[in-house]
Order: sequence, then structure tokens, then C-alpha cells
Amino acid sequence: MLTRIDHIGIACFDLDKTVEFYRATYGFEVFHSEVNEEQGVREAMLKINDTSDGGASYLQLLEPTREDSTVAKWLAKNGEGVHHIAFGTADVDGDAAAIKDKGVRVLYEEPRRGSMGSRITFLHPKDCHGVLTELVTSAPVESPEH
Ligand code: V0V
Ligand code: CO
Repeated sequence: MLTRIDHIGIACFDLDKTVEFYRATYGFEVFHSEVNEEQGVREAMLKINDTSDGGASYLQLLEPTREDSTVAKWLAKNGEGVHHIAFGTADVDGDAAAIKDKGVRVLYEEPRRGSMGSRITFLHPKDCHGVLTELVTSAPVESPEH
């Protein structure tokens, strides 16, 4: 079951400048940043709010790390802007399978590694009324040793 908006992915040409815009304009701070070589992105997660399912909602700012990445291709065509939306679920495998059964193309056979150790997959934008849609299961929260 999809229980939150996990993040909105925003493609930008210059991550540092875009982070500074969100900080100066809204006061949002970087919660986490990393490079995902497989996806060809350098990203910053700005936490906006916690959610009632125990997760959180973020803005995900994305800068391409190489010219052949999906985000570089998208930026060349569209310029900066909203690139994808991600729904959070406790069960990305089950939800992806159920959505596939409804005739929507799921882009990965198996979920891949996403931000902060999450597991992610994508739905084809042409099957989702023009919206590239991601499904995310967050990494389990480490509980303190007793
Ligand atoms: C492409 N299209 C889009 C789109 N990207 N429509 C809406 N939103 C997007 N972001 C449209 C495009 O305008 C074309 O429509 C059509 O789809 C085919 O696009 P294309 O330019 O030929 O590109 P493709 O087919 O090579 O690749 C498109 C897909 C690709 C969606 C298959 O971008 C992909 O695999 N995306 C999933 C991975 C990804 O985006 N990773 C970056 C974020 P017309 O012109 O034919 O009408 S990584 C991330 O979010 C992480 C790590 C995380 O959250 O943790
Ligand atoms: Co994303």
C-alpha cells in the first residue's frame, strides 16, 4: 500500500546553487546527500515533514553525473524542473507486482538501490499520464542495541 509522498524529484544543472536557493528562500536544509553512480546522479534530500506511516517526505534535488544519464537526457530536452514523484510503501516488491498486473510498465525486474539505502523502482511515464513515478521502501531504521 502506498502511504505517503516520499519525495518529489527535481532535476537541476547545478546542485549546490539549487540547494542554496531552497535554503535561502524557504529555510530547507540538506538532510542527506550522496552520489548514485548506477542512476548517474548527485542528489540532496531536503526533509519537509514526517509522515503518519513512520516515514517522511522530501524534496530530492538531482544533478546528473554523466552525459548519458537519464537526468542529463531529460534536462537537455526540458530544462530544469520536476522530474518525478515517488510514493512510499512498506512493500515495494508487492506493490510493483500488483501495479504491473494492472498493465503499467515497471522499469526494473527487481528494485534497485535508492537514496539512503532505500529500494526503488520506476513506472513508465507514458503509462502514468506523463508522470515518471517511483516507488520507494525506505531502509529499516536501526534500532539501538539493548
Ligand atoms: C522521459 N519522459 C518523461 C520523463 N522522462 N516524461 C515525464 N517525466 C519524465 N521524467 C518521456 C519523454 O518525453 C518521451 O516522450 C518518452 O518518455 C521517452 O523518453 P526518452 O527521452 O526517449 O527517454 P528514455 O525512454 O530513454 O527514458 C525514459 C525513462 C528513463 C523513463 C525510461 O528516464 C528511466 O529509466 N527513468 C528511471 C530512472 C531515473 O529516472 N533515474 C533518475 C532518478 P515523447 O517525447 O516520446 O512523447 S534516481 C532517483 O530518483 C533515486 C536514486 C532515488 O529516488 O533514490
Ligand atoms: Co527519486
